[in-house]
Amino acid sequence: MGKTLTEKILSAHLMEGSLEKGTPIGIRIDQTLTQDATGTMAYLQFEAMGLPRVKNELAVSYVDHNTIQVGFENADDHRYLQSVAASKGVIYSRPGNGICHQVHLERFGKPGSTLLGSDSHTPTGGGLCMIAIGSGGLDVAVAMAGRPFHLIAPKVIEIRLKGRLRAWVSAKDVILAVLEHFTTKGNVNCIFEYTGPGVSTLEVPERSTICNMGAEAGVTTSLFPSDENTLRFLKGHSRVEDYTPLAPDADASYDDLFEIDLSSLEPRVAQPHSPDNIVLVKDIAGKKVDQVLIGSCTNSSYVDMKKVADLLDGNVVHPSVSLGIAPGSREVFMMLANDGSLAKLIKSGARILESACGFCIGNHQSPGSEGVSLRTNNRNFEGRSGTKSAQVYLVSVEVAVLGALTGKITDPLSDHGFPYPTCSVPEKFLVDDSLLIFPPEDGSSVEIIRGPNIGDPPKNTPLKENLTGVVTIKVGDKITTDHIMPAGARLKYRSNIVEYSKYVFEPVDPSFASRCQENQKQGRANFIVAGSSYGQGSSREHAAICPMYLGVQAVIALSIERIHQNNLCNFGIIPLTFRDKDDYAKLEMGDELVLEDIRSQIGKSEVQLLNKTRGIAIPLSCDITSEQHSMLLAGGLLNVLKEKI
Ligand code: MIC
Ligand code: SF4
Repeated sequence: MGKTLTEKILSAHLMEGSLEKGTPIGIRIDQTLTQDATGTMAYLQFEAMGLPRVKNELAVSYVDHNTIQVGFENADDHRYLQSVAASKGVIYSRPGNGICHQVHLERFGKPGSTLLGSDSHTPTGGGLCMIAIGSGGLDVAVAMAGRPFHLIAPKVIEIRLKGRLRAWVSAKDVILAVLEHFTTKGNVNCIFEYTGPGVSTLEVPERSTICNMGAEAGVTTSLFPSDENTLRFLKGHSRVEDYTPLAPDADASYDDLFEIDLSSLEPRVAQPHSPDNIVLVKDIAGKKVDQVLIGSCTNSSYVDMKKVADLLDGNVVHPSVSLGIAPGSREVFMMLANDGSLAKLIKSGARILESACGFCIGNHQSPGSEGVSLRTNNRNFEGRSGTKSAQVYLVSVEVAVLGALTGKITDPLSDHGFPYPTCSVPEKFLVDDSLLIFPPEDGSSVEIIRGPNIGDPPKNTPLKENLTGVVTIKVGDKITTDHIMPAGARLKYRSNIVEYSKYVFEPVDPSFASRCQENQKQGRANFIVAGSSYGQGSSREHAAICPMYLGVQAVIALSIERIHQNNLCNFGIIPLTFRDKDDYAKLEMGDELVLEDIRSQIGKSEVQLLNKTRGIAIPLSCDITSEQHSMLLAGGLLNVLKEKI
C-alpha cells in the first residue's frame, strides 16, 4: 500500500518506535526555532544541560513577541538571547527582522525536513512541506541537544481540495471552513494532509496561512506537498538548492477524508471568543466595526499586504475605525516600501506597526470597552486582546480592509463597489539577511549576559508516594493557556517564574495563586479540575512551570491538549482524565483529595482518586508514554536528563 506524505517524512526521521498509529515514536529534529517569550526558558534549560553547543542541523532564535519594552525586562531578555545564541551555535534573528514563522518560511524552511518550535504556530512550515511541530521550550532544548522528539504516531486526515478560489475568497476562508468542520476539540494526535487538484492553485504563503491555523484545531501539524509552487517560492528567495519534490503515493490510504470545493467556498468569520465559532460573513454583515488589525503570522505575507495597499489606495480609513497594519517581516516591509505600497497604506490613514507579534498577543492596540475588532490573526480568546469586554472577529485580509473602509462588517461578495485587487506572488523577493547574526565557529569564550529579571528555571522534586491536597480551582471546557498564564501586560515576566507565578489563572480567578501558596505552607498539594480540551492554544510551558512552582501536583480533566500534556509531564505535574465524564460533577473547589501510592498507580491503566470530602472513589486514567512515566517519577524531564546527557 502507498504512503501518505506524512508517513514518508516521518519514516525518514524515525529514531524510536514504529509508525503504528496511536503508539509513541521518537523522531530526529533537523531544525529548531524559538521566539523570545518562550526562548529564554528554552535556552536556560539548554544551559542547564551543560552542552557547549547545539547539535541539530539548524537552530534559530527569533525576537518577535516581547518588543514593546516598557521597562528593562524585554531588552534584557533580548541581550541574553543574543549572547546565549552566539555562545551555543544558534542563529539570532534581531528584533525588527520579523515574526518567527514568516521569517523561517522565507529564509530557512526546507521541504521534507522536520522543525520543532517553541511556539504553537510552528506548523506554518507545513506550507513548505515540513513536518513542523509546536512544543514547549524544554522539548526544543532537548531537540537542540540532538535527542529525539517524542510524539504519538498520528492519524493522517486527508483534506482534499478541488477547484480554485474565486476573487475575494482566500486561504483564510479555507482554514476557517476546516475549523468549522473539525472544531478546536478532539483532534489530538492527528495530522491534516492537503491533497487534490486544488493544491496546485494555492501558493506557498496561502498554504502557510492554512497550516498556521491548523494549530487551532489541536492537530499535531498540517502538511502540503512540495511542487512547482514550492520551487518558485524557494527560487524567489535564492534557495533552489533547498528544493525537493515531495508528494504522497497515489494509492496512499488515509484515516479520514474532508473535501472542500474551493470554487464554491464563501467568506467566513470566526466570532468571539473561539476560532471555531464560525459563520458566513454575509450572515453578520452590517455590524459596526471599531478597530481593524492586519498582520500576525497567519496573514502578513507580501501578497496579503500588497492586496491591502491596493484596496486602500486612494481611500481613507472610515472615521470610526482605527486600522493598524503589521507586515510580517522586514523582507515584506522593504518590498512594500520599494513598490510604493507603504505610501498607499500611510496615505489611507493606516497606523503602521512594527513587524512583530504586537497586537496578536495583546501587547498593544487593545480595543475600547465592548469594542468590535476585526483581525487577520488566529486567536480570539476572551481577553487576549487586552480588553475583556472586546469582541474580536477573525477574518481574511479582504474582509478586514472592507471593514476598515466601510466601518462595518462587509461581505466581500456583495456589491460594495471596491475593485478586487489582483496580486500574484512575485518571481523575486527582496532577500536581506543583515539582521541575522550567525554564531562564531567556537562560542566558548562568549560571555552570556543575564539581567536581574532572568532567574534559573525552578526544579521539581521526585514524586511522593502519596499526594494529599485540595481542589484549588475548578474550571470548565476549552481553558486555554492564555487563561492559565496571561500574556499582554504580564508577558515581561516570562523569564522570572517567581514573579510570573503570581498571575496564574489571573483572568479566571485572580486569588488562585495566593490560595495555592496558603496550601503549600500547610504541606497540601494543589489540584486543578477542568473540563475538556484543557490547555488549548499557546505552547507556553509557563502554563505548567508556574503552577508547578505553586505546588500543583495534578490536573484532572475531561481531556487535555497535546502540547500542554507534554509540558505538564516535562515539569512533573500528573495529567489525569476522568474515565466517566459524569464524575466531573463529583469534584468541587475545596474538596480534599488523596492519590494513594501514586508512584505505582500512574503506571496502571486505572488510577483511583479518593474524594475525602464526599467519601467517594473516582476512577481516572493516566494516558502517558513510558518516557512521560519516568519524567513524572523523577519530578520532570530535567531531572531525567541529568542522568542521560
Ligand atoms: C500565541 O500565539 O499564543 C503565542 C504567544 O505565540 C504562543 C507562544 C507564547 O505564549 O509565547 C504560542 O502560540 O505558542
Ligand atoms: Fe506571534 Fe500571534 Fe503568531 Fe503567536 S500567533 S507567533 S503571537 S503573531
